Amino acid sequence: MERTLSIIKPDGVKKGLIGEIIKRFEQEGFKIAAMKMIWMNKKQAEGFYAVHKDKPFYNSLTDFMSSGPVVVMVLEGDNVIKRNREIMGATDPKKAADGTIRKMYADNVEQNIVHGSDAPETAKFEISYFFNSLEIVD
Ligand code: DAT
Ligand code: MG
Repeated sequence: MERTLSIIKPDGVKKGLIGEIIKRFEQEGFKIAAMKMIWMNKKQAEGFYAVHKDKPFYNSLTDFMSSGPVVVMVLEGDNVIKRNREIMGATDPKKAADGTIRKMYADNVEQNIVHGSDAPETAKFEISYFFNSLEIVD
């Protein structure tokens, strides 16, 4: 059983998509092992996306991620890291496959509705960034 970190980003929350996205995860058979709504400040968003600190979009990305509330979740299931990435679709919604969350709902490559961990090591770091072990249902 694998775990991944999912975030419904500020644009997803503002567009009223929390329910739609959670429903999609449940339909896919993912177990929600932890969930909360938070509003990150700039420093917290920078810490989360530290891996991208040298990218040209780092400043505007972290402005965006701290622009409103987000829903953070730990999803659990077989191969959930890869399966969640498939449901999300490509980073750029213009390149995302039909039926993916980003294709259906995202405005552009930066404001793309959802985050999902991309590998077991990043999932571990990202889950521990938001949740302690007592907050994750076993
Ligand atoms: P993903 O979220 O698909 O894992 P990533 O890790 O490469 O994509 O980038 C993290 C976020 O940074 C992404 O969700 C949106 C933003 N981003 C990525 N590439 C970008 C670009 N070329 N211009 C603006 N924002 C970008
Ligand atoms: Mg990524």
